[in-house]
Amino acid sequence: MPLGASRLADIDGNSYNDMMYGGGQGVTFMVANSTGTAYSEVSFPQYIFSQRTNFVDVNNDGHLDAFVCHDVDANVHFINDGSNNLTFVQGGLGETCGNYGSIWTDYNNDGAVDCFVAKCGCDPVDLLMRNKATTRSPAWRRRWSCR
Ligand SMILES: [Ca+2]
Ligand SMILES: [Ca+2]
Ligand SMILES: [Ca+2]
Repeated sequence: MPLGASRLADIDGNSYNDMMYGGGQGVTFMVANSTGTAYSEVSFPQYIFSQRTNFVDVNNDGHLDAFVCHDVDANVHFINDGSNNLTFVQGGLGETCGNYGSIWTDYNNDGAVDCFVAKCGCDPVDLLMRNKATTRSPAWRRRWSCR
């Protein structure tokens, strides 16, 4: 699988970086063991045409999650339950294809990280998803267009 969209972060909090890499067919996580001397592969069977990946706490629960821009379908994220389990979720953070780049940052300085997705191709209207931290669920709103 090509390493077109790879990221490093300590997703399980054991002080050793873990890796996520996305390619044209799916997403794989390589999770470091407790001594940082070996990795376990966690590959998901779902088809994902990955254009960009981010490690970010999507649901504001204190556990780092993963987000993937999907080229040909709704975006995907993986929710971390804090016990070394990742759950595949599709939708809720961009419902259409054409997702090419993403950045997560608190653009409006309210303490909750927000998401911007740059889009082109089949649905070239960029997305700004404002995180409503009080409800612990991101809500999205279309703001910009690259047409
Ligand atoms: Ca780790
Ligand atoms: Ca989380
Ligand atoms: Ca914010």
